[in-house]
Amino acid sequence: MSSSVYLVIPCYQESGRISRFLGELCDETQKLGGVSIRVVEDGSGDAEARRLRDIVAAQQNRSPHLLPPLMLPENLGKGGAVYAAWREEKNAEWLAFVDADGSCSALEVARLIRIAREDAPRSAFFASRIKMLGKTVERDFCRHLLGRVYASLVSELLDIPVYDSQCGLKLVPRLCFQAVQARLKIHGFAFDVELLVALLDSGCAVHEVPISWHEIPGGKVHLLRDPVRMARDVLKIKAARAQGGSAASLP
Ligand SMILES: Nc1nc2c(ncn2[C@@H]2O[C@H](COP(=O)(O)OP(=O)(O)OP(=O)(O)O)[C@@H](O)[C@H]2O)c(=O)[nH]1
Ligand SMILES: [Mg+2]
Repeated sequence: MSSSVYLVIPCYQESGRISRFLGELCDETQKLGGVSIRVVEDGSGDAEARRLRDIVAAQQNRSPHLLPPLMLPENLGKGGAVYAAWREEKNAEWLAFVDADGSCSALEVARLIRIAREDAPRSAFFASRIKMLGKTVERDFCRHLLGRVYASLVSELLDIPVYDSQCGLKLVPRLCFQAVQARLKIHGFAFDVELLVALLDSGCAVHEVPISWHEIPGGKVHLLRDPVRMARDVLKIKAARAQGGSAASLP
């Protein structure tokens, strides 16, 4: 019997991009079995929320493992949306999220789930955009460059040998998340860095798995504003950690 996965898709104004990916993701995960999917609408406004609700309702007719969407009244940020859904799940062995745009394909999501399931749910699995033989990583040069600078900053400042903390596909054992969730304060785009630090400090191993990745136009990370905020968040994480950051230990 495969371990169960609760897969969240955080959405901020994604009705234009999610349809095709949601259909493919539902089909691939239905083949796997044991996966439930929750779309989280993160306070994008009434008209956008209606459009997303309609897209999910139409897909639910074909995909019983697609749960009703979680509709957040206010924008919490990507991390806030992921955590809002993860916190309500009390059964699945794995908590996961994937970006709504399909830059990590449904096939890659299914592959990462299969890899994680070979393990008992004790380690986390983070997808990683490593340009290497056998993988295709297609990304705008500026975004790639900024991503590499940010990843190097994270790695140096926090002394963690991570290659890509920001890839939008991750699986975490539910019990490991619950052990650290009280420590998690960052809800913006740097939330995955804080999650990584909290998991490692609590003794949960984190494996990076190279995936193929194709940039989808319409990304909302602002190339000037967001990296500055994200760098500030890394400094906050470092400071909290230096003050003891109360690393919870694993159950
Ligand atoms: N919940 C929530 N999700 C957000 C917010 N902003 C972005 N996202 C989600 O975060 C995911 C990634 O956002 P993108 O806009 O694809 O980011 P990007 O600019 O393409 O950055 P990369 O994909 O890393 O190159 C998507 O699923 C978005 O809907 C937000 O304020 N709240
Ligand atoms: Mg994207």
